[in-house]
Formats: sequence, C-alpha cells, structure tokens
Amino acid sequence: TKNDVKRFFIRNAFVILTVAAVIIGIILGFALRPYKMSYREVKFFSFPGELLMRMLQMLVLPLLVSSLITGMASLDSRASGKMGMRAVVYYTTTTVIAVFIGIVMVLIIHPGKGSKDEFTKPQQIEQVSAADAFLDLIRNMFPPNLVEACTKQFKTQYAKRVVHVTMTVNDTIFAPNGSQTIAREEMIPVPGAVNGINALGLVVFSICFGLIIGNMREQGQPLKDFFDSLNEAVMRLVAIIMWYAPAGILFLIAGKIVEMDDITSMGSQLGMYTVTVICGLLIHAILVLPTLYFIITRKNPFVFIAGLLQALITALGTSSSSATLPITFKCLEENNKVDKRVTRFVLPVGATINMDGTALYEALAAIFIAQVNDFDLNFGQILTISITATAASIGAAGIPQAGLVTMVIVLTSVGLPTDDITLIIAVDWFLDRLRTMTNVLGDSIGAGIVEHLSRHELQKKDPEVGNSVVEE
Ligand code: DAS
Repeated sequence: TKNDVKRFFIRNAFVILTVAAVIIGIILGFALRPYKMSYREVKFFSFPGELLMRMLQMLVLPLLVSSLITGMASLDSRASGKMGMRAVVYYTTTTVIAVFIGIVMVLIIHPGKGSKDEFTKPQQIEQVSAADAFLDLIRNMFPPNLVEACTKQFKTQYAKRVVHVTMTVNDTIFAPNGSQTIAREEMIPVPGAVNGINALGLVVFSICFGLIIGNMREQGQPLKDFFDSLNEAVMRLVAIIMWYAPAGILFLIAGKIVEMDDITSMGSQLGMYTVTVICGLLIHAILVLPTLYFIITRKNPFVFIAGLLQALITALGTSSSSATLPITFKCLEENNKVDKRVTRFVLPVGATINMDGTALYEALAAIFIAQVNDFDLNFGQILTISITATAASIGAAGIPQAGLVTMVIVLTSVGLPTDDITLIIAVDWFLDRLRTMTNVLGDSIGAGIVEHLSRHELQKKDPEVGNSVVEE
C-alpha cells in the first residue's frame, strides 16, 4: 500500500539518498568533463565534498579515544582479553588470505609484460629501508607526547615526488621523531588529506588507559562516566552529519571525475593491472569475507553487508577508512545491532591496523612492478613480499593513498625499483577507493564475527552498556 511504500522510503532514507548521490555524482562529473575546469574551479566545485571530509575527520579523534576507553573500561579484563585475541586472530587470518589472493591473482593474470614503454617515465623516489620502517611503526605506537599525537601532521616527500602533492600521513612510517622536511613550491596539498593524528599511538594509549580505568572500580567511575558521555555526544553529532553526507559524497565523486586523467589513453598493462586488482578485491569482499561470516555466525552475510551500505559508499567517496569510521559505527550499531561493547573496542583498532584491501593491493602491485621489470621472483622473495605487505598495511594510515606511500617498504625488501611506484599512480586514486571499501568491510565483518564469538561473555556482563537501541 501507499503507506508501506512511504514507510519503506523513510526507513531507508539514508541509503536511498546515498546511492542516489553516487549516481548523480557520476553523471554530473562526466557531464562537466568536457568543460575542462581549471584546478581552482575544480576546488570550488568540490568544496561541499571537502567540507564532509573535514566534518568526519573532526570527529575521528574524540570518537577513537572515547570509544576505546569506554569499551575497555566496561569489559572485565578477562572478557576484553578474549575479545582482543579473537580480533587479532581475525585480523591476521583475513589479512593473510587477502595477501594470498593478491599474489595468486597477479601470478595468474600476469598483467605486467616486461616493458615500460607504455608508461610515463618514472621519477626519483627516495630510498627507505624496511628495517627503519618497522622501527618507525613501533615507535609510533608509543607517542612521547600525547598532545602532539593528537595534532602532529607528518609530511612525507615520497608522496610529493610521486603525485606532486603534499600528502599528510598521520601515523607516519617515514617521518620518525618529526624529522620531516619538504614542502616545496610545486607541492599542492591533497584536499582530503587527513589532519594528522597518530592514530596508532592513540589506540595503544586508549586501550591501556581504558583497561586501567576498568580495574579501578569506584575510583575509576568518574573517568568512565566522562568518556561514556563524550562518546554518546560524539555519536549524536555523527547522526547530524549523516544527513549532510549524501551531498558531500555527491561532490566528492563528481569533483574527482571532473579532474581525473583521460582513461582511454591508458596502456594495456596498466589496464590489465587495474582489472587484476578489481578481481582480487571482489573475491575477497564478496566471496571470502561473507563466507567466513556465514561459517562462523550462520547468519546471512549479505543482510549484514546491506546494513553497511552507507559506510561502504562513504569509503568510496572519501577513500579514507578513518574518515569513514563515524559512519561505520552508526551502521553497525543501528542497522546491524552489533553490541556497543564490541564495536567500541574492535572498530577503532580495525580502522587503524586491519586493512585487507591495502594488504592485497600492496602485494599485488609489488609483483606487478616485478613483472614489468622482467624481474623473476623466487619463492623466498614472494614470501618476503607477503610479510612486508602485511606490515605495510598495518602501518598505512586510514587516509587517501597511504598504501601507495608504504609500498616503498615492500619494494625495497626485495630490491625492486621504488621509482616504479609512479607507474601505477595514474590509476591509484580509483583503486584506493575500492581498497578502502574492502578495508571498511573487513573491519565491520570482524566486529560481527567477534560479537558472535564473544556472545557468552557479553551476556554475563554489564547489561547497562548493552545495545544502543535499547539505550535510546
Ligand atoms: N585509503 C586507505 C584507507 O583509508 C588506505 C590505502 O591507501 O590503502 O583505507
């Protein structure tokens, strides 16, 4: 009946608006391409999109800290230990599977044909050793100054050389101890680049701090209440921003289409490479993750994914899993009714370290570069690539094209030319969006699986911080 239709639209208003935004954005973008807008005009045009990025980023810091602290404080240490173990096992397993898929795909399809003729000339990129990068990853877990960890913007020159922009990397691997220099005249700031926070450091701190507060019992109560209330307030802000999100996504997508390079001039190797990446990501996102979810929970994975649609589209629009985090929270808690104690704990950690799409991509891209160079990889080298790709995905910040920057580690580990990252730059903006979607999906399915596995502990403890729907 008419009423049913109306109710359907009201209930699914967000999803409908968001999907419509993507479609209109694509149409508008292509319609405006013939006008060849200048850089400045494109910036004006995509301004509403830039605002969405900024609003979402604004919430990441308070959301990340408050949800982790309250999440940890409201679980007893045994429950959080178990939940943590499950999350770690899930992250590791899925990342390893993703890397494996990436490697198999690129070996089977073999997009690189041993010639660089059809690419634009590679530029010089600075060397960085894998060992240094590893140490930086660990350094970043322990920020010497918490206030700085919330504000510090690291810049890296690799991004500049590569894409001719200043890219801001938050938990940077390349700028230990703030030793970053750069900013040359020809640099253009990336519009969406996250205002840097050292997410990894804050995650480590918040987990420890929350655990301690939980163990303090009465004495810890005021702090727990404070962060609880902060968390609730931030989530209410998210609810407001969600109404603006479709408009922002529309302009983010349209703006990108307007300014992108002509794809018809793309060489065949790069074209095949793009197809290979897409196939790999699709297998992981549509086949592997849902199957895993089904085997463990016995629930329909596609219903679960449908509830995530808005988060996935936001990931597509922003190409940043940390900017998408607020929306991911909302989708999981409200549409999929995942327990708050799980999302608060698992999501911030996942958004920071669990990046299936990025891991798959880095392994695949490194082998592609080897193929282009006619460089035969032995089994040991492929193994090295899988290990460093996993590490690089953990180290990559949840911001646009961070995976491209951390790829330097993967390439140096097997002696491939890092300058060749520039070969794949032309398509990275697009593949970045797809791998970000995969990253967000991986984190969300992880939350669903961890919740299911932890259902016994969750039943026993602390009913007052249970599901959001009951609470509101
Ligand atoms: N775009 C990133 C993300 O936010 C990571 C990447 O560049 O691979 O997930």
